[in-house]
Amino acid sequence: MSTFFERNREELAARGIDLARVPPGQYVTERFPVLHAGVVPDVDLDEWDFVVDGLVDNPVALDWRQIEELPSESITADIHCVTKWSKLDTSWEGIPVRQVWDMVQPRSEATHVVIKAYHGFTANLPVADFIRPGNLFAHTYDGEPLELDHGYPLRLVVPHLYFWKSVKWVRGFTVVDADQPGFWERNGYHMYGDPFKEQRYWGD
Ligand SMILES: Nc1nc2c(c(=O)[nH]1)N[C@H]1C(S)=C(S)[C@@H](COP(=O)(O)O)O[C@H]1N2
Ligand SMILES: [Mo]
Repeated sequence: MSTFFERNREELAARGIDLARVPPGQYVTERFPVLHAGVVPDVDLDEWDFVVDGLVDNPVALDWRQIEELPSESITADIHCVTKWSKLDTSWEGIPVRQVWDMVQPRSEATHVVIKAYHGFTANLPVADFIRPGNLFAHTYDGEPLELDHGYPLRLVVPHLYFWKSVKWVRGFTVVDADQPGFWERNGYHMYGDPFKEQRYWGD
């Protein structure tokens, strides 16, 4: 008898989907599961700000109005959660990470960033992975404002790494010169998290 994962791949192949898009150990779902530690924050856009600090020449604290005025871009991307679901062709709109990066004038020593969200949630990323073309601070999913569960009003979207790096309810980032584990990375998840290399947990 075939396994759930095998049947999932057979269904995808029957629909003409290139199986190379599905990382090892993943299955594709049409649903959009909700996953996070802790509780959904109480978001008040009047109090909300987006802070960039650390190794930058131009630290900023942008309010929601300033964020809304930045030019947006749309992307379509496959996303991969470490709990084994993947979702193909998700569509997002938001501010390119690269645009914010250039605005803050990072110093040459910068190697990593610590992404920050409500309730002290963090995630770490190498600079090159953070500023990749297509990465967004997204305010829109599938043509609608983000749902609170999925990170309203703003979330990071970094599709090429496991989705735990795509910090929901993002409030800014700190630019640093060494890799330091974020919330899930301190709790056993891989420091980098490439889904195609199955870098799920420490030691993978
Ligand atoms: N602020 C915050 N962002 C987070 C998390 C979290 O616990 N807190 N969990 C991550 C994990 S583990 C996953 S899989 C995705 C899930 O995003 P979704 O709920 O929109 O599917 O959010 C990521 N972003
Ligand atoms: Mo996750």
